[in-house]
Amino acid sequence: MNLIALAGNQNSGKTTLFNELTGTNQYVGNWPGVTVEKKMGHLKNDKQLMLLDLPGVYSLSPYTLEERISRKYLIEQPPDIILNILDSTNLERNLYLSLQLMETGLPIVLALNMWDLLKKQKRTINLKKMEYLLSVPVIPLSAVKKENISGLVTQVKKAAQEPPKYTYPEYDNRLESALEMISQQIQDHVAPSKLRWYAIKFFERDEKVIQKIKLTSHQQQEVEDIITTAENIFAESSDSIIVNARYDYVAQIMAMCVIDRNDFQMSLS
Ligand code: GDP
Ligand code: K
Ligand code: MG
Repeated sequence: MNLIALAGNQNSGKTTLFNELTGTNQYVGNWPGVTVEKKMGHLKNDKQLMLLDLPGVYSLSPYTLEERISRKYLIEQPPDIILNILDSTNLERNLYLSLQLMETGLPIVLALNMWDLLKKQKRTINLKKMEYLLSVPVIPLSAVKKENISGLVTQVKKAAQEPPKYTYPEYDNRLESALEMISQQIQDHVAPSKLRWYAIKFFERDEKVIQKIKLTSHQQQEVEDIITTAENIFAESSDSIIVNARYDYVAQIMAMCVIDRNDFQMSLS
């Protein structure tokens, strides 16, 4: 059996898609120790694919209960695939979460929902380019209009059989070298597949991670020196460095892949 975690921002259409994919095959429980609803269900006509609905979040920081549930699950009980649903009409904000999901290193499929609304707005997204830039499958659909659900299911099944591999989104060179140096300090404490995630979390001085991964005091000092050096170079706090790096990356994707009516008119004139 393959486990697929459905992740996305609030109002991206997660519930609509989950209901469409699972139909009546749903089981509702709670996440351990909290009263946040945990929904699971297998795909209609396919008991081999189990879908888990993660709480709607904008980020994987440790600040809200929903964020903590989502990231703890993705890191400690990783699913086979993340099915990331995005609102295509709010791509910038939604991609910010996608990048963080990709930082976990787990195989991921991007479902660009609300495609009907995007068309109505006379905008479009260059899917081929987006797939190329992110090196992950990107599927347009409309959950509420039931458009291209089958295309998505096909892609998810394909991904379950052969998990798509990708290279991490690469951020600013100076940030990348800091992350590389942190990775060297922490590599004996975390699994190789999670090195990227933990390097970024240490760089952000993420309290949950600092508590969980017990570095030696020498390593702690080395990591702190790396972070401080980066903060001096960028003249920013380390968490802002990461936030800005993600937004810069999203801005590049937006500039290269999103086409609206004004662009068409300009290219015609
Ligand atoms: P969630 O917060 O991510 O679970 O989102 P919901 O599934 O509750 O959907 C939020 C709103 O968007 C609801 O009013 C849905 O009917 C609507 N919605 C979901 N998918 C689509 C879609 O593909 N197209 C359009 N036009 N609306 C959608
Ligand atoms: K909602
Ligand atoms: Mg919902």
